[in-house]
Amino acid sequence: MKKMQLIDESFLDKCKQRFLDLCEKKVPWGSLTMMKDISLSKKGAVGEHLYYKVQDFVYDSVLFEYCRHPTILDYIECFTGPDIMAIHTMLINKPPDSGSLTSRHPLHQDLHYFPFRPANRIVCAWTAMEDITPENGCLVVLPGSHKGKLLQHDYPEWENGVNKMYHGVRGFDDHPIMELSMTKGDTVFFHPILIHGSGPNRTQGFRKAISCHYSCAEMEFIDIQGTSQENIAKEIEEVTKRRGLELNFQDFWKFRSRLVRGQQAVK
Ligand SMILES: O=C(O)CCC(=O)C(=O)O
Repeated sequence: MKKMQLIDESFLDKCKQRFLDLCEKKVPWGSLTMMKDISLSKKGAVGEHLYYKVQDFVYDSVLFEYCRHPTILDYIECFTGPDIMAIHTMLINKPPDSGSLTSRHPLHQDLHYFPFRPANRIVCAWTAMEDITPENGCLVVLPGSHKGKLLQHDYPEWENGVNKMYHGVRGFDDHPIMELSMTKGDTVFFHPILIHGSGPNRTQGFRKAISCHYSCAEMEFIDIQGTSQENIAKEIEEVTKRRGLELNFQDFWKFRSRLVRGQQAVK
């Protein structure tokens, strides 16, 4: 499903300015996570040319307004029901690719990252913050793949390396894909089993999008031991530990979620 110009351009410009202020450290990062592109980092890039993502903005006064946007939530509610948690928040900046193709995002299913269910009551909203085309790295999706199962994900074997946490599925290189060209403000909503990714940014400009994954507030956390999700759980637990937090995979997600509509589930 794609909704044309769902989000007002002036709001997206405010989000962009917030991202630029974060890149330039004009505002404190607090609990936000700023992620660097590996090849641009090696080339000494700084600011907007270096950071490809800010995550975990449920306590950022500017960016969190995206998660609470009433029009977005009206659509989200169709999937989650009335009690809604914002779970995973990202503003994804794709700086011009350095030639190493690390600005690609491998094909993956978002459920790989989530230790909660049911999958049918998790949904992503992803909004183009500028015009997005195949040239600057639009989303690509495998139509119908949301009806499949959660697959094994691993780091792709890319010649010039791959950004942190960019796990991907294998064996879909010859599968028909759909490129989602979008204009500023357009929003797509998609299922966490949908196989998707994005291409490199071959232009000299940036490609920004803002997204939030939502879940019904009464989601159930699951034990992922013995499943294909063990690798991502281990990696996330190691990264959190390096930051001085002793959180398991499930608590990591509880920690970064926030109620956006309705009532918090009491368990
Ligand atoms: O914005 C992109 O390029 C892809 C984002 C994405 O698929 C994700 O972070 O799960």
